[in-house]
Amino acid sequence: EKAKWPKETIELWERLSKKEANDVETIEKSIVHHVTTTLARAAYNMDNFSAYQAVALSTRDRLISRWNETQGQLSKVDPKRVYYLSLEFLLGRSMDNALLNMGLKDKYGEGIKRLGFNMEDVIESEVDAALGNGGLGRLAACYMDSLATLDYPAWGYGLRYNYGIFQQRIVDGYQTEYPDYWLNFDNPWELPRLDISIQIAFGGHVQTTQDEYGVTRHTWIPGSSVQAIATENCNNIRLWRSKPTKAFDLTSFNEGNYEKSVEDATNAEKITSVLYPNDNTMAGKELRLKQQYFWTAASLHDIVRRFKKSMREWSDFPDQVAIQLNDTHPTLAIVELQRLLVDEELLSWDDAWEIVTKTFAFTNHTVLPEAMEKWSVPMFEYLLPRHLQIIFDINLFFLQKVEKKFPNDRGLLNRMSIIEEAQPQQIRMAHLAVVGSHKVNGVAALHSNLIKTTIFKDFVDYYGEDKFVNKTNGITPRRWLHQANPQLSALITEALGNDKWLKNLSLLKGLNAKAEDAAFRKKWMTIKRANKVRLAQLIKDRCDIDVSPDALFDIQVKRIHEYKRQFMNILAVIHRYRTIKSMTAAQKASVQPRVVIFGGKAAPGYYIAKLVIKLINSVAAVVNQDPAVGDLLKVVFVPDYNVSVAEIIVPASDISQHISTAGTEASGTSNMKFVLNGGLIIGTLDGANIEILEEIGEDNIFIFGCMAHEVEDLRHAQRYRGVPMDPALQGVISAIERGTFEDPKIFQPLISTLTVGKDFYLISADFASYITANQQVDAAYKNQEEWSKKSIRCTANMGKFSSDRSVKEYADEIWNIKPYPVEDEGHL
Ligand code: GLS
Repeated sequence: EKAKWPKETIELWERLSKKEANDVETIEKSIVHHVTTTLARAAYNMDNFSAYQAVALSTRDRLISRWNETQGQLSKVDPKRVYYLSLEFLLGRSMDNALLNMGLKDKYGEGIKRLGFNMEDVIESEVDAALGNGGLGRLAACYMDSLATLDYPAWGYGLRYNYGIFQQRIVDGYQTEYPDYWLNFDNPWELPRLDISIQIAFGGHVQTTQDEYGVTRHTWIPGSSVQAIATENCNNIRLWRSKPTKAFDLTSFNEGNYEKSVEDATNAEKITSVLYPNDNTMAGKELRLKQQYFWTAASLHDIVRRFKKSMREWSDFPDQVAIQLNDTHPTLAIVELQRLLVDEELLSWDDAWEIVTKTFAFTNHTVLPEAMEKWSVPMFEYLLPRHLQIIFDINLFFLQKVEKKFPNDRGLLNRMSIIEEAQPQQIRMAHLAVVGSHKVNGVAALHSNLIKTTIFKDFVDYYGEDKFVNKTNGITPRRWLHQANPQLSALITEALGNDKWLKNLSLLKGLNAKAEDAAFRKKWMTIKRANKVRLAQLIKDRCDIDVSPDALFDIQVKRIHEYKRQFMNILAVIHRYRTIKSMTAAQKASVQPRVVIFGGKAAPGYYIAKLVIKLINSVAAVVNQDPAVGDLLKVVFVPDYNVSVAEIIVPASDISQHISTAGTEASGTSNMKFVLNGGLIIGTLDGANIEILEEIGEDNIFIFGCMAHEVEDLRHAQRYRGVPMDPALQGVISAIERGTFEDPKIFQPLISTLTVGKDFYLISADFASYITANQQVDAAYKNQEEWSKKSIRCTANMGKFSSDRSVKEYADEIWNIKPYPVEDEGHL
């Protein structure tokens, strides 16, 4: 097209699309421009939020022009791309991060100050994009950051929920949930792509015919459809939202049935209305299945459309496209691609299946049985009749091959089948994901080994070891150190002589030598204290509790789940409380003061987890008011834990707790965030704790509790040999039962999990060693010089846990893609 233009027109375009300069005055102009035009406001009726909107829009302009350039260059090369399918992207705020990544935070800060605002207040006005539950969704966000930083050609695909994870408020000690309508004031970080709209079909039936060559063809005749509309985000994430195919049904409308006519419209919009608030559990709801199909079908359609532009052969598809399945949620993409290739592109089953299995790879994020996705066959058939047939065929061909390799083993076939023979039959999504992928990975070394010996053991026997690999999780140091802990970041840059560590985290090793430098240690600890002061202020604002920044800050923030054992933590806090109460004044003088901080959401339907929150708040209410304890112990539950709260909490820890029953936490990623910020951790030999221990050394971490391979025997012993409860724990339970913290009846169901429930998570078995480990923490903290050395060594040896390392491993070993650096755009 461009070639047809006269020279002057081309020159005009080129001149006018030159990027704006980055001096403070140009920045100010662009902010004011957005205030007066896009927002239609005047200086005298502006508040922090409108200042935020204007700065965000101005920042976005710059992001978009860089992004356009990248896309333009990429589309010429048309390299193999990776598509990261994730039902959750827990992005948090964008502005601070975007400004830092463009190297413009200082200039914007100066500009906004001259315009009468304070950058920190403006940043605080942004609401979190909370389209995720916890670690799994935040991992997807960190991976998108690394993919962009490392210049990999990548797209993320997800859903644009109207309501993200609920807001948590604490009322009378109980969690209550409120809707998170995050789009209330428009989202400046997304661009609606109204031109990209795809019809997604549901229901109906399958028509079977013979074509002219006598080949049987299946055609899906859908019963209804909705539209998928794309929104794009400057991180290369495309999120789909559902819209009615037609606004309302004209026939019903003309018959005078207005309600019926809009009913379909609201049903269509429901699909992307809300994020399911479950972490590590399966919600077997029809709407959830609809979400999964809607999203995978729209995404695949988009991927195929982009592939088709290049006019290549179908057999080239796996050389152009890698699709990563983030957990089993997007597994239907496997079936949808097979359907497109066989039913619509008329490839043979085998050719199609070869393409499919070369394209997909699957990440498993948990071994917990309650999280394994299964869909009832009748419900599935009603929504997706053709897909069900395809799943049955995939299963048939697969089991035939298994039978050939291991003849006459019915038990094996039953165990490996994609269909579980229950009433009604169930589709096992994890089996489908394994069968349809060329690589399956776990998210930490222990977890990747565990999946090979437990849930996927038969599949390892059948496929061999090579298909099952490990990709230890990582976190982005740009957000989790540079942005969240700016002072520490600056000190590190000063100590190392440059900021290259931000993109090559192993360079932090250079800090090891600094641990011996007393002046450096002092600076390091001064920053830690400033971060604790910042958190103490947040605690004052949100909980109205005064805590001393000189106390040891002990933090456990993560989703509330029995396997994560917040219950064990609060039980140990009660033990500490009782111990202090029994002391003489002289003994109390040597107690290390501690502030125990909790945060995290419980799934709204998870009764026991919600009781744990109640217990924490009841204990806090008693302990914090007890003059016999004073500042020696404070207990805090920070409400509504989310990414932006984590950015305040993580840099402020002295110690944090990662204490899941061994073998239950696939990886954990907050453990990495805390240690990267110089916080020590107390933890079990579980998930990534083990690899953190290997990197930072046993002197810099507090490990306790049983090991994964001991769990089964311990459970068995408890159940059948009646092992008595740990005496210290027994004392704690008795105190609760005597009514030390509110009416004990409230907590009876919780206590029953230890007694009647036979303590599945082994709190009693680990309790003594947990108490000891906590005492070791107190003792170590007393020696602040030694503690500061440990803190520095923690940060220094965390290079491995950059998400850059993880993403590069995926790229090299699973996706087979290469980075395409785009020429310098002149911004940085
Ligand atoms: C999770 C695991 O529970 C975490 O251990 C893991 O770090 C995370 C990312 O791999 O995935 N699985 C899950 O369902 N929610 C998670 O956070």
